[in-house]
Amino acid sequence: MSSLTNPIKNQPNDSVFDLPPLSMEPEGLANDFKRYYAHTFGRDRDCHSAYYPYKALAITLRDRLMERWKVTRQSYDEAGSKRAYYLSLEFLMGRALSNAMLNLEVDGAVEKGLYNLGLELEEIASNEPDPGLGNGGLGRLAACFLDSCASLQLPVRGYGLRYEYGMFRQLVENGEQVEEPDHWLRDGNPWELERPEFTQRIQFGGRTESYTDQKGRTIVQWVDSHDVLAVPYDIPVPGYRNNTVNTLRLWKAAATDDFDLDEFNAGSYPESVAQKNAAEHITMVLYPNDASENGKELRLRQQFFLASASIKDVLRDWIRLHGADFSRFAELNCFQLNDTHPAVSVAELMRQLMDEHGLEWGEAWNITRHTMAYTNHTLLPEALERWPVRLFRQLLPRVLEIIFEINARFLAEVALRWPGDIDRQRRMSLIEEGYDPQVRMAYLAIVGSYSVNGVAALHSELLIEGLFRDFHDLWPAKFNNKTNGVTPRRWLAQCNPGLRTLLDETIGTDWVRDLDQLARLVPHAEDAAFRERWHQIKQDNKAQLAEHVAEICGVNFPLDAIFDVQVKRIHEYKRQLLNVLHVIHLYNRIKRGDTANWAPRCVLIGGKAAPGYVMAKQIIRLVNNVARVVNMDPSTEGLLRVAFVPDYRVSLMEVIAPGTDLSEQISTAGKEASGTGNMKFMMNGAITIGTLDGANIEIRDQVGEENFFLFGLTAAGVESRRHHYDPNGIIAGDPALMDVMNLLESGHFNQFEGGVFDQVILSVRNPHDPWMTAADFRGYIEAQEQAAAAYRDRERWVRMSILNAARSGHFSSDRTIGEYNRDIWRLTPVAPGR
Ligand code: 26W
Repeated sequence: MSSLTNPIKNQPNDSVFDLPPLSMEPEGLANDFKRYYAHTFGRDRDCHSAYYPYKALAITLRDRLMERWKVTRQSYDEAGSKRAYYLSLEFLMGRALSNAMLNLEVDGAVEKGLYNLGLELEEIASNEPDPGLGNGGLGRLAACFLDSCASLQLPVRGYGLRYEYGMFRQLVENGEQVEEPDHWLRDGNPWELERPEFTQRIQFGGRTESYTDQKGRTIVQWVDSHDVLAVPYDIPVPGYRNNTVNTLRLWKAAATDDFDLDEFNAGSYPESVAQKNAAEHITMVLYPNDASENGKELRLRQQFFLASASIKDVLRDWIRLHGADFSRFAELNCFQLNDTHPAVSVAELMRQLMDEHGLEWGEAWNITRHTMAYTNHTLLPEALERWPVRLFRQLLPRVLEIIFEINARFLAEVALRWPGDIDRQRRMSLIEEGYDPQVRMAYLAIVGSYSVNGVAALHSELLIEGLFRDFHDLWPAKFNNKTNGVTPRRWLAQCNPGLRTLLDETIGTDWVRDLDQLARLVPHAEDAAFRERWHQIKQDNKAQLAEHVAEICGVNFPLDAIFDVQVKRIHEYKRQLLNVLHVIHLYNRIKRGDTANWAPRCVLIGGKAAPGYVMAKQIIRLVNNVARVVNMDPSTEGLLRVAFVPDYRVSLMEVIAPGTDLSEQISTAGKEASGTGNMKFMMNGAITIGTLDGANIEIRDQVGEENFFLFGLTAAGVESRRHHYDPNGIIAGDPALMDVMNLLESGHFNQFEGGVFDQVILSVRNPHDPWMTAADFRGYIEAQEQAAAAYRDRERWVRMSILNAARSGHFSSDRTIGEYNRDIWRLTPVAPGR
């Protein structure tokens, strides 16, 4: 291996680490900034790139994190207490700079120091690229969780992949989504620290060999494999003003030096370099599919690469601290699997414990089933991962043997519990038999874990009644719920400085750590002066959002209108289409002159479609075409505006959430596992219009039914309605819906593009429409009318807005992580010493 892993002969003594603490004052910060800008990056007054000020500032702050990072690591080692590892193929961290400043409590000092240099902080911060290493909710949840773990001083490390290309950038051309690669690392990433000394070697392919050793034990070896190196890059995760800095460790794939000596020696230099390329492809790109698995070999490689490297890293650390005795390993370690994407970890931990550390099956299995915990994030059948057995055999032959063995022992247990129930054995098998047998990853995760949770009360309930029913019958105690949450640091303190100031003045500053404190706002909802300030802040935030929309979409949003927003991945179950039907209905009313007591409305929709998801792409096109027709029609002036905001991402949500009045959470009941955007909006004083789905139910419970616009079928209602669903009857019986369909079907929104919306339109009329858009149309329109009426009564609306924020404490990810820790991880907080 490279010289980097050799012991250093000329080892510095400890005084090299003996550094005075860095200044947290404006002048000291500004001096460091100047030094990095001029000396490290060599910029002078001829440099007009806005990127270097950002980079100099990032390094100035990174230095301050570095000190605390080291102390945190040492404190965890010294405490010797239990640790948890959050394994996820996605971490949607968003920008790091403002978060670091807030958490280090230097936001004010930095702003002042830069101001003295004639620089504006906000402008500099806007040059940070948004690391988009995730698709949507699941990836952003992982980031909120890391923030809460650090803020609660829990020894938790995130493990993920360092994709060279993150989530694609979305452009809209002629109303259509166009994808552009996101080479976010092009200009370097000042927040990462390469750790080549912790490189791991990961095996792929080859075959297995077994022999019996002197003690009569069967030893299995995985041989002739094609190995790839995993090089870790560490990202600091600062806690909120507590000196804790945790780690997110992201693996990059690199070729081994001996990747193909044979070919090299045979003189096929180019071929052998091409092999090197193949190795490095593993972490080249994030798969942009949200909720639909597509069975690609490279994706399975990514999953195993993450699992194998992370487990090796944890075992290496264990041996460093405890030696090769694994008897206390399960007591002191826990892996949380973020959906089934890293579920191959169950078999890989078994493999490493047995084949690399000499444990027996029984010991290894005991460790595995007491250290793994699995979170499910979706009920949609198309999102459930299954991998062809043949792919496993080819790529991970030894891992497949272990999966077969786990399955054989598991099915024996099932047979013991339900003798003769062959059908149950077939249903519960980790292998789905058939022409092309498949490994069921969710079942592997359940069998190998001591905890299985859903992400909202309804979702966890539906899991045990449906998908995981047989497993719940077998092990009821394994199953639990952990309703999602979002971090109040990024999603309130950071993104809404206006509201932060008002909260600090009204209830003190503790709410940032303890979001339940927001409940102390409740009495202030009755104070007219307080309401006026609240309203003013919302209007300022709306002005900022409107400025962005004008700049990006060329659409003007008047500030007296309801800002009605739906931003999330585009998916049929999320029903952006229902939103569009409502917009067309409003347009019809305007054309009809039915505008008495009208509340002006600005509808904003944003989100990415998976590149291969044709229907989602058509929905984007429909939104854009409807927006064009509505906005161009002079009769809508002052009454209705519609915009599609391209490239929805974390940094955009930081502008959108504070400026939103009405939060659209309108999925078909039973389909949205939780939702987390709904929580961000609520925290920022938006009112939800939504179905009884996911966490909406708990949001409504917290805020009270009078402060929530509810509509639609229940999850049970959806299922029973399926058998006699007649959308054409519904359309015929509802003149408003009929008018909407007529306008759509007349080609009004695709004058020069005949037929482009046929599929979308037909889906509404389809008796087998799984999302039952027509069924909920009437209820939705009525709930929207209630929202409009409430908005026209300003005092009433502002009171509702305050109460929504006041009751959002439950949706802090600190509460969620507190529950994960209490029920699953059982870690002791560690405050960094010295
Ligand atoms: C294999 C392809 C694939 C990719 C991503 C399948 C499934 C996914 C995720 C499960 C999709 C996802 O992000 N799910 C969302 O997770 C959030 C966090 O728990 C929930 O709030 C959302 O309701 C859920 O859709």
